[in-house]
This record gives sequence, C-alpha cells and structure tokens, in this order.
Amino acid sequence: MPTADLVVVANRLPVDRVEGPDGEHLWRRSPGGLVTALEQVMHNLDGAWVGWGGKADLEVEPFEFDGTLLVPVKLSPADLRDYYEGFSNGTIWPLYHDVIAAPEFKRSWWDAYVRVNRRFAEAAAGAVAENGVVWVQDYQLQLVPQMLRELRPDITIGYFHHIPFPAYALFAQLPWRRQVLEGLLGADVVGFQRAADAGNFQRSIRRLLSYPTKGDTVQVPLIDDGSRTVIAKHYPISIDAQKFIELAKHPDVVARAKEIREQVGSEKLLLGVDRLDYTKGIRHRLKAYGELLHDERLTPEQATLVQVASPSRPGVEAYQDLRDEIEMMVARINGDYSSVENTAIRYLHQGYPREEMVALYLAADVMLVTALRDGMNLVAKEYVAVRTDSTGVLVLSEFAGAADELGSALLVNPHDIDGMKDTIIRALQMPEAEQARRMRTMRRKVLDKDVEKWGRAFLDDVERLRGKRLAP
Ligand code: GDG
Repeated sequence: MPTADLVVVANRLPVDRVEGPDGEHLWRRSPGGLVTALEQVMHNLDGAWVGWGGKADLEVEPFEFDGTLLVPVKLSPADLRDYYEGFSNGTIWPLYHDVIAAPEFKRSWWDAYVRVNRRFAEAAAGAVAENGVVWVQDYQLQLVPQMLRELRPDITIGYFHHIPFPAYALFAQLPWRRQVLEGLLGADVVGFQRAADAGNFQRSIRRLLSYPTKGDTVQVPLIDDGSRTVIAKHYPISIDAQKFIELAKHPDVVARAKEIREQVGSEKLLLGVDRLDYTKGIRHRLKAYGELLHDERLTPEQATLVQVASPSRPGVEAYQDLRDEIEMMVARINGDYSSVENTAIRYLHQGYPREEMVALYLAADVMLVTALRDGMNLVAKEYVAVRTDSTGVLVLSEFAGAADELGSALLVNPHDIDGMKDTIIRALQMPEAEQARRMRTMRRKVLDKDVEKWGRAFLDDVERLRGKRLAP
C-alpha cells in the first residue's frame, strides 16, 4: 500500500458515497465542518485520510480522491451502535458538554470504543510513511494516539479535540478516565479550542496520573527512566474566511438574500443555524423569543425568527426527544402569535447547500448563537466573515469557544432568559454606527486568523517536536 507523510485520522472520510446516473457508486466531497477546515491543509500537503466511509459494513480498498489517498475503515452496524452512537455520542459528548444531557456509562460501549479505536490506529499505522506524521481528530478517537505510538514508535502524532474538555469534577465521573488520558497522551501535541480546555485537561492529568505539567507542556514518564514532553495547548479553529466572502459577493447569493428578506416580510430577521443538538441552546433561544412575543415587546411583523436545525444523530434517543420538544415549542409559539400574513418562527429541519446558508447570513439582521456549551462554533465566525458591509449583530453565548476571540459580540448567558430577551431587543435596536464598530473588530479577527493559520500553527508545533525526535 502507498504511504503518506501526513495522515489525518477522523471518524468520517471527507467524502460521501452516492449513486451515479447509471446506478454506479461514486464518491462526492461531503459538506461537513471538519472537511472544510482540513481541506486546505490537506491540499497543500501530500496526505492520506483514514476514516469511515459513511455506510455500515462497507468494504472498499484505499483509493485516491482529489490528490488525497483515502483509506476506508469498515464499521459494522454493532460498531456504529456501540462505538459511535453509544460511547462517542451517548457517553463522551454529553459528559464533555457539562452533562447538559445525562451521559450513560455502559461497559459494552466502552469495549466497542477500544475495539474500533484499535482498528483506526492499525489503518493509520499502515498508511503513514517512516518518520511521518499522523494527525488524529476528535473525541471519537481518543485512544488512537497511544495505540499508534505502540505500533509506530518512529512517527510524530498530533491530536485535535474539537469539543470542550470538561472540568475535573465532571471528567472524574468517567469509569475509564485514566485510560482516556493515557490514550490522549500518546500524542506529541494535544490541541484544544480554548485555553480553559487545555487547563482542564492538565488538571485532570495532575489529579489522576500525577504527571508534572508546566505551561503548555506535560512530562510523561517513560518506563526506562526519563520523560517525554507532550504539548497540551489551545489552537482555536477557524474558517476559510475568503471562501465565505467570495460566496457572499456572488450575484446569485446576493439576489437570493434579497429574495429571502422580501418573502419573510418582517422588518427584521433573527437567525439561528445549528445542528439539531441539545448543546446548541435552541430551546432557550425559542423560549426567549416566545416570551418577547408574549410580553408584547415584539410582534412577528417586527421580527421573525428563522431557525435552521439541520438533522443530526437521529439514532440517539436524546436527539429524538430534543426534536420532539423543539417542534412542540415551535408549533405552540406559531399557533399563539403568528397571523395569516406573518409567521413568527420559520423552522427548517433540513440541510442546505453552503450558498443558501450564506444567503441566510446576509439576510439576517441578528444572528443568535446561544449554545449552552460549544467547542468553538463556526457559525458565529461564518456570519461575521460574510458581513462585508459591517452591518448586523452577533448575539453570542459566553459558553461557546468563539467568545474568547469575538468579545465584541453581544455576549449572553443562555440560561438567563431575561438577560437574553433584553439582549435580543438591544440587538434589534442597535444603531448602525455601533453595529459597524463591533463588526469591524470581529471581522479583523476572523479574517486574520483563518483556518489555514490554525492548521499551520498546529502542524508547526508537531514539526518542531518531530525535528527534535529525528535529531541525532
Ligand atoms: C464541532 C464542535 C466546533 C450546519 N448546517 C448546515 C451547514 N452547517 C455547517 C455550518 C458550520 C458547521 O456546519 C457547524 O459547525 P459548528 O462549529 O457550528 O458545530 P459542530 O457541528 O457541533 O462542530 C464545534 C467544530 O466542531 C469545529 O471544530 O466549532 O464547537 O461542536 O460550518 O455552516 N452547512 C450546510 N448546510 C447546512 O444545513 N452547507
């Protein structure tokens, strides 16, 4: 099998399997966030990507796609149930998002997680060239770094954690907490979104493993004396801002934004765009907006809420319950406050092409990002990037990683419904000069620190450690 100098390992491959016009199987680039983030990094380097192909039991040989070698990992329906929906999304996801939903600790899920992580590690070990680099992505694969280090002591390993890393008191609930920390510490560089996440990780290491930490580093003791330095620090992820700006200037997108505004018909448009996930604070947002209508501080003629809730993890029970709750709330609010002419909430449980998302961002006077906990939140950065005329207001949860960089947004605590209601009114009434001042500050940040810089900052640190390792 051909090998590559840089291998990315992620739960999913960056492609979807689709049917061609004659019933043949084709691969198409998938629109996900991680794919977009790494697209540029991978294009500039000659790399390979290890991941699941998106269909159960799919067995495909490694193949080349757009200059990248793709190495599919086979997952059975039982793997998907126990490793993916179970341990990844039923244990780790809620635990790491501050137990907004209750994590379930099931030993059979853990066993599957170990088994599947080993499969990914073996696939990556076979795809990486001698002294090469493997970059592991996210919480589904926390054991891969250590497994890889055992299989391939010659390589340098990076791991990036896209979601929050919880406070010690929460992480300590995990029955397999030590194994997870040791798994992650197999990497040379462990990257997080926020400084607070790296701090939580280091605290857990001191408490549970008693390894010394200093600044951005952890000293991992070696069996035969001495120690290995692991970098554990924050590298806030970003977007391809120029690509979003280009889209925002495209005449078709501009025309579509105008059309949306005309068709919605209200004076102002509030927008929410999220995967349908309990971490995103969609219920809190709906509650605040519904109460503003109830209190007659707003009417649907004055401000309509467009809420895109793209379908997510339908196989996990908590997501089915959340969908029911949200749809009940939307129906109640619309029933109580809409008129024949004006709908209060336009609720869209659908995925859209990127062009339509950008048109929505352009049409929105106020963007509501009210996550209860979020690693970063790229939607906030995308909204800021496309507002080239510096109008528009971003209402941003202080519990989203993006709040560290976008301090000029109107920051909210989404649990404080009264506070959120006042902030929505303030956003709707904000003078254009203040909008411009805030938006310009945020745009400078997003345009300057784009996803390419993120990838480079991470890989530069990996390269530095690789250089040290290879030095005689
Ligand atoms: C995880 C972390 C972290 C959404 N609906 C559609 C669509 N999207 C796009 C958005 C954005 C992306 O998906 C979502 O990114 P987020 O950052 O908001 O959230 P997660 O999916 O939870 O991602 C998060 C991220 O990883 C990266 O590290 O920021 O904190 O949870 O790009 O625009 N795109 C299209 N149609 C949709 O319907 N085309």
